[in-house]
Amino acid sequence: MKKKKIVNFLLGMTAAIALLWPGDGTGADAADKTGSAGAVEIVTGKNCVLPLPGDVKLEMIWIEPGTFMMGSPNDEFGRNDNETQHQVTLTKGFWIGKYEVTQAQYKAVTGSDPSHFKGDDLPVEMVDWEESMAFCKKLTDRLGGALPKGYKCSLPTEAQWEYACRAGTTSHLNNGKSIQTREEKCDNLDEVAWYKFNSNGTTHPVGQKKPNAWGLYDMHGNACEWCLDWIGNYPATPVTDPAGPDKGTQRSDRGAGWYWYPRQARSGHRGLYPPERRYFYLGFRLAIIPVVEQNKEPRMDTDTHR
Ligand SMILES: [Ca+2]
Repeated sequence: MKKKKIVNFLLGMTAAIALLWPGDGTGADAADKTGSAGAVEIVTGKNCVLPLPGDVKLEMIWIEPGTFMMGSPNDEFGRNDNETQHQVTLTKGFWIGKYEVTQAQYKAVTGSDPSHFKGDDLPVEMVDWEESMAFCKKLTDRLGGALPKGYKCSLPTEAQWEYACRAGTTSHLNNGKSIQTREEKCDNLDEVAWYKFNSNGTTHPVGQKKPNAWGLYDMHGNACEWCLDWIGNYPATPVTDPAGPDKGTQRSDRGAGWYWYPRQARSGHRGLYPPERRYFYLGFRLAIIPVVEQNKEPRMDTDTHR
C-alpha cells in the first residue's frame, strides 16, 4: 500500500507539472525546462505571457476581431502598386507578440542563435521562413492543451500583421503620422522605428520606440518580420480571413527594418523574399492564430518587387 501511495503521489506531481507545460514530455523534463515560470494562462480576450524554458518570458497581446482597410490609397506617398486597398474582415481574435522575437527567446526555444548582431534583447535575425515557422511549431507542441481549442502558434498572416500594426490608424505610420521623405531622415518615423537613418547600422533592443495604440512595439523598423503568406495580388473587393495563395515563390515580410528607407516602413508596404533567405535585418514576431478555413480565392501568384 505504501508503495502504491508513493506511485500515486508521483503520478499526481507529474500531472501538476504537465499542466505548466501541457504536451511536454515527462514531469522532470518539464520542470527542468520551465524552471519557476509558472502556469500558462491563455484565455481569449486577455493578454498572456508565455513562460519559455530558462525563465524566459514572451508577452502576447490579444487583438480583437474586426474590419479594416488593408493596403494603401492610390495617392499614398511612396506606395507600390501591389498595395491595392481593400476591405478585410478578421472574424476571430488572435494574439501577437508585444515585441519581435528576441534572441533570448529564440535560444530558449531552439537552443541556438544565428543572429549577426548579438544580444539577448535584440531581435533574432538571420532566420529563414522555415526556421521561423519551426520556432512557432515547437511552441505549439509545448503549449499543447493550454492553447484555446482551434488556435496554434504561427507567424501572423499579412492581414493579421497589418491589422495589428495599424491599430485603427489609416495613416502611413501607426502613430497617425505620414512619411514625407524617400531617402532622407524622417522625424515622424523616428518616433516609432529604427530605420536606415537612425539605426547606426544595427538592430536595437526591442521596445525602445513608441508603441502603437494596441501596445505593440517595433512594428515599423528594427527587424523586418516574416509573415505566413505566400505573396499574391490583393483583391479589389472585400475579403474575409485572407491568408494568401496556396503556393508561390516568395513569402511576405512586413514593417521593414533598421536597414531600410522610410517609405518601406509604411504600414501598407509589402516586403517579399524567397523563404530560404536569411538577412541580418530579417526576423519575425510570434502570433497565436485561429485555425480557420482561410479565403484563398482572391489572390493570385505574382512576382511584384520592392
Ligand atoms: Ca519590426
